[in-house]
Amino acid sequence: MSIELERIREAVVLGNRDLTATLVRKALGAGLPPGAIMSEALIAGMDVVGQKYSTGEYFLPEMMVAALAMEEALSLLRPHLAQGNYRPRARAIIGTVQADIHDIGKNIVKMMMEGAGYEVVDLGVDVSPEAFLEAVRRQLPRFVLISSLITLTMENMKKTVEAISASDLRENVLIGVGGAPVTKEFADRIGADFYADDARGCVLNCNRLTL
Ligand code: B12
Repeated sequence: MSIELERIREAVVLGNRDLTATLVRKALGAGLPPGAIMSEALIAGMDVVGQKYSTGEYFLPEMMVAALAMEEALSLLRPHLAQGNYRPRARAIIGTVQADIHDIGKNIVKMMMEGAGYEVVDLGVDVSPEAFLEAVRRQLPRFVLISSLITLTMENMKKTVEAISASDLRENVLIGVGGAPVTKEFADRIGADFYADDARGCVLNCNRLTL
């Protein structure tokens, strides 16, 4: 990893928002690829934060400041990832499941999807199965993308798939699920159409399914 990316990763781990933003601006100015900044510095930094939280070295406040640094960096990367030539390939709706407020991964998936030419309607976080279903009815998307970061809230992912499957709208949509604790095996078990372990995988699945 280049020294620039390593510094950004460390700034995220320390939750130093100003330093993270300054370093990301510098890296973009120096022509580093936004995708590398995202995966090798920012996402890698959040992984370290997660490990530190798991081992008891970090607590909630440290996790929160790291998330804020990450969000600031994402706002700088956004215009570089979403290109302007826009005739949407298809529409997607995206949201984090009910009782879960983690949205960094969801926001990255949204950005990468937009960068790949999809129109994405963001339902936000803590989205109930009923709200997902209502959005399917109103927005008539091709893809429904559901994110869950907490093992317990994966149950709400299942309920969301069930709610859509019990409606007359199931055959119109393809449901993709993801988030750190989600697996392909879980996705198959709840009847989702695809699973990906990162944002690029989500885009590749959507591309494959819109062919
Ligand atoms: C940052 C963070 C927070 C921030 C969230 C800020 C925000 N705006 O999102 C704050 C501090 C608020 C927070 C709160 C909590 N957190 Co938290 N948090 C994290 C942390 C450190 C990083 C998560 C993250 O952003 N990762 C980076 C992103 C880029 O990764 P990602 O979300 O997995 O997304 C990628 C892929 O999974 C995929 N993807 C994601 N969504 C989707 C959707 C689709 C359709 C597809 C295809 C792909 C896909 O693509 C993304 C990009 O590549 C994780 C630890 C970890 N390493 O996961 C803990 C973690 C998720 N949190 C955890 C917990 C327990 C909590 C709390 C309950 C703590 C508490 N006691 O209050 C609360 C949650 C309250 C609630 N009701 O939601 C646990 C969950 C344990 C579990 N498995 O059940 C973790 C794993 C920490 C731990 N090691 O214990 N948290």
